[in-house]
Amino acid sequence: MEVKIKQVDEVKISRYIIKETMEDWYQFVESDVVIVGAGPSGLSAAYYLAKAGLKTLVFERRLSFGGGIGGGAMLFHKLIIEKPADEILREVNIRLKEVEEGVYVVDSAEFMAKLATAAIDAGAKIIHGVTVDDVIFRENPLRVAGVAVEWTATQMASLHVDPIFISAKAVVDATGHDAEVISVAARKIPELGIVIPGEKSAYSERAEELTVINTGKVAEGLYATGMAVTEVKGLPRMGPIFGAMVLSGKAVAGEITKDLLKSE
Ligand code: 48H
Ligand code: FE2
Repeated sequence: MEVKIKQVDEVKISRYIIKETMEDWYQFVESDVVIVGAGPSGLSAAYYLAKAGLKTLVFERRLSFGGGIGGGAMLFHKLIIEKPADEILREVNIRLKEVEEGVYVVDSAEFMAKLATAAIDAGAKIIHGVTVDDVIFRENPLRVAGVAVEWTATQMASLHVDPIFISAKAVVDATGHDAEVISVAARKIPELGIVIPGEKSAYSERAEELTVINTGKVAEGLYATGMAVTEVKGLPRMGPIFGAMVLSGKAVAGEITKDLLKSE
């Protein structure tokens, strides 16, 4: 059997990769929106922000998508979605099984793969293996103006390496239960006046609505979505029902789009 495969040498392979990677970083060092975390809320936010035409960059600490989606419920590979979040999932071609009126079961692999695909196809740039460990701030007016980033691998090795910075008109904390970005801003910029009460125990029926309602701006330039909202606003958790996560992502995207259009 004859196989004709284009021959590419190691130098070319390396050069193309280095050049294209650096072009992305060079371009996105000044972004409209930086989303921290590629879980359900971050990916939904990225999808709607990119669709609205904003230059949207997602940093994800791990080398995978989906955050808590992949773990399903105690590693059972299904999650629950409820009305009206089903509309968001349908929009990105995720299949749902209705188990009672307005309640759906979704397959976790399909959920994370298709949500990430939708965000990327809409134009969001997702970079893996990067951890956001601080923010940039400015005074007059006091605001968050971007993030400091480091390779996750560098952090895991406990190496003393200074970060690089990415500026953004809006930074979205989509880091999940720990609300890492807002926590660091609260601690290091006390002038922002952010007090974090912490998440409460489970109360699924209430938690879903409360999370979506409380989604949004926590300081100028800094926004919360997903479980970061429950942490920052002292709301109950909901367990493996994910409607509020995607609705929260959509809500934060809507608020940021409005805020950025207003400031132009
Ligand atoms: C870069 C980071 C950093 C950082 C974290 O945990 P997630 O899935 O977050 P959400 O809020 O989109 O979804 C929450 C959901 O998964 C969940 O846990 C629910 C609904 N729980 C209910 C309950 O009762 O327990 O995703 C966060 C992502 C992850 O992929 C992290 O690796 C990433 O953010 N991340 N990336 N820099 N500093 N911190
Ligand atoms: Fe969780």
